[in-house]
Formats: sequence, C-alpha cells, structure tokens
Amino acid sequence: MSRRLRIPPIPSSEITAESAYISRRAFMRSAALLATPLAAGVGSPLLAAEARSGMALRYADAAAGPAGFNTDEAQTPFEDVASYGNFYEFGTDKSDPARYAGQMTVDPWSVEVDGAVGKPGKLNLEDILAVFDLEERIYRLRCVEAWSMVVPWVGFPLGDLLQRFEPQSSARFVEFRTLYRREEMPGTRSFTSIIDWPYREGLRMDEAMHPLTLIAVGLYGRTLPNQNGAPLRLVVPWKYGFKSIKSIVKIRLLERQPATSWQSLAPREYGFYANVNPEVDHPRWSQRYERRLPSSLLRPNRVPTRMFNGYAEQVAGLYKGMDLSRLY
Ligand SMILES: Nc1nc2c(c(=O)[nH]1)N[C@H]1C(S)=C(S)[C@@H](COP(=O)(O)O)O[C@H]1N2
Ligand SMILES: [Mo]
Repeated sequence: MSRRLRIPPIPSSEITAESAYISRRAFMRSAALLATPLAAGVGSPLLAAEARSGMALRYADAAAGPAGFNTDEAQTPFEDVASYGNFYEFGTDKSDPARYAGQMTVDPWSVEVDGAVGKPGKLNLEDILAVFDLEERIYRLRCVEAWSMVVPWVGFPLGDLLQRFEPQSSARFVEFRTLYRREEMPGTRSFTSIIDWPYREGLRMDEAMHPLTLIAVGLYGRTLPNQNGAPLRLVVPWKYGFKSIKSIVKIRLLERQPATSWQSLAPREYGFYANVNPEVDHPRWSQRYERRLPSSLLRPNRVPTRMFNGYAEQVAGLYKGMDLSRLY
C-alpha cells in the first residue's frame, strides 16, 4: 500500500463542513498537479477564490435558529459556491465573478437607507457587524436558470436593519441597489452588457420583514467572497436567485413598486415576485427540476423543484388570493 495515498484519521468530533472543505481543497490541488494543462485553467479561478476567502465571523449556530429555517440537506462545497455563479457586473460567464470580482474594493463600505423612513441615514460596515447579532442560516438557493445550491450563510434578518431606520406606514416596497463602479467591474463596461446599471432589486414590505429574509455578510463561517456579493447581500430563499442582490450600497423604502433589473429587461421572462414555482415554466425552459451543485454531465444531480423552494409553510400565506401564474 502506497504511503502517499494514506488518509490521516480524523476524529469524528472534528468532521465539520470546514474540515470537509479543507480536505477537498487538498484533493483538488493534487488533482491539478496530476493533470496539468486542463486543470490549470480550471483550477486558477478556484485558487484565486481561496486567496480571497475572508475573515472568520462570530455567529450563533444554525441549530439555534427558528425551526424549519435551516435545511439539513447536503451543503454545496465552498469551491462550488465560490466558483460558479452570476454577478453580471463582472461578466456573464459562470466563472467570471470568481475571476474578476477580486478587483472590487469592499473596504470602506457603507449602506445608505432613505425614502419612507423616519430616520434616513448611512451605516458603515463596521457598525453593521457590531450592531446586529449574526447567525448561521442554511438555505437552498434556486437560480431561475434551474441550478441550485445549499449554502450555510452567516447574516441577520433584513427586518432588523430596516427597523433601525423607522419605516413609515406609507412604505410598501423596498428597493435595493448594487455598487456600480465601472473601473472595477468589467461586465459593466462590456459592449454586450444588457443591464441598465446599477443592478436593482425590490421586495414588498411584508416580504422584506419576513424572518427568512436575510442580509448575508458571510458563508461557511467567513466573510463573503467578493464574487458572492461582499461585503453584504440579500438572500431571499423562496425566490429565484436574481432577487438576492449582491454588494448592496443603497436601500430605499417606497410607496410604489420599484422597477427591477431583470423585470425591466425581459418582463415576460422575469417577474417582480419571482417566487420559485415548479408549476410556472420559464417561457424558454421548464422549472420542474433543478441541477443541485455540484453537478456534472455524468452526475447531473437532478432534483425536483419545490413550491417556494421548499419554504411554502413559512411564506405561502404572503400570497393568499394572488394568481401566481400571472404575478410570477
Ligand atoms: N448585483 C448583482 N446581484 C446578483 C446578480 C448579479 O448579476 N448582480 N445575479 C443574481 C443571480 S441571477 C443569482 S442566481 C445569484 C447568485 O448568487 P451566488 O453567486 O452567490 O450563488 O445572485 C444574484 N444577485
Ligand atoms: Mo440566477
């Protein structure tokens, strides 16, 4: 038996998501060494993602969260979460965010909150991290393109943040905007760029105040990789991924429903609500199934898509009486 292939025993008490991550990383490195030409190209964005993996956060354990909020499904490995995604500010390829988002300056950072609030103002990132109690939330994230992941986010309820600015009773919607900095965002300079920057999203006030709706500042116990929306992003687990806007700099409370990026671009394909719904197909593809990452040609890992992405028990009540095939 070859010594090199021996795997050191790990006491079961130490088998955590983090140690699984480290051992898989070590495996990927050795795989890259074995198959140089191809793996080098595939491996480099991953190594870049590792170099940017953030600072350790202090947070309450997922198990302490409200029942039903945390899934015990297999978590998508860190490498997949950090290397495959959408962040059009950096390009439209799934690997562009990991390749280019390192250029984005995330320190200093502040979020401005205004509109229909009693106390408009700005919070800087240090204050946000000091003021709000962080907790882990293990959520499914389902992209409208029919791939999905399970991510252990670290964050706090969006409602906690909004409360501090004293929403007025006239506030019925919330609008979010992403940083727009052309010199650091090659996707916004591209001739093929189709979005009217900055990227915008919105929620109805009751959706924004729902306890599932999270502002994430980290994943896998550490601050967010830039490509996943550092330093803070929205996570709305029962809606298609495009609602979960990244790298937020501005939040505005409004009386009217805001125009949002994907809805403005293709209103027949992407609605304002964008609730995950296997019964309502996208005009160009079925929404009945999804590819759960990690997914490959040989192991597509196809799973059925669930109503409200599996959060119907918590959120179906928000949409009572609404025709969800019309208000998709
Ligand atoms: N600013 C901004 N936010 C964004 C996007 C984007 O292109 N720009 N893409 C959205 C889409 S389509 C998805 S599926 C998720 C992906 O999040 P992830 O890369 O962390 O998995 O981010 C969403 N947030
Ligand atoms: Mo998406």
